[in-house]
Amino acid sequence: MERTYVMIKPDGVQRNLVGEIIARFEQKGLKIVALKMLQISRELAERHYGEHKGKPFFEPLVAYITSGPVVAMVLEGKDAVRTVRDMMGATNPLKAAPGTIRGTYGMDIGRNVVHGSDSVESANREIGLFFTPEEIVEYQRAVDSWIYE
Ligand code: IDP
Ligand code: MG
Repeated sequence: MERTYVMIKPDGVQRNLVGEIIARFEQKGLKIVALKMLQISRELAERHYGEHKGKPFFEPLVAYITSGPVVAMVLEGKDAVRTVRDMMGATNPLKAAPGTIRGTYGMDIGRNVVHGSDSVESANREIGLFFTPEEIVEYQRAVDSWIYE
């Protein structure tokens, strides 16, 4: 099973979308193996978004992601990285397909509600930035045999 790092961004928290977004992932069949709320520091924001340093949107992006609490989680499942990216939709919510999270809840690329790792390598890096190994819980769900063949 694959793991991915998912984060409800400050706008998602402020707009009371935490439950709605987590429910989508749960209902899909993804397993929550870590979950917490935190306020991101500037240092953590710069590390998380290191690949975008120097781009014109970097400073606004850091300001956005540190502007209020976020809800961070690790989701586990078959092809979890791609599955979450597909459920989120395109980076720009106006281009995101209707029915995706960004397509349903967003209007602006700088307020796109949710983050999901873009590769297994990114997922491992991001999970390590936000969670200690002890915060990730391994457990069985009775429903798993009804979700996976
Ligand atoms: P992703 O979140 O879909 O992986 P990235 O290209 O990795 O998209 O960009 C990271 C985040 O930076 C985006 O989710 C969005 O919040 C913000 N961002 C990306 N491009 C722009 C832009 O052109 N203007 C403003 N914000 C942007
Ligand atoms: Mg990205």
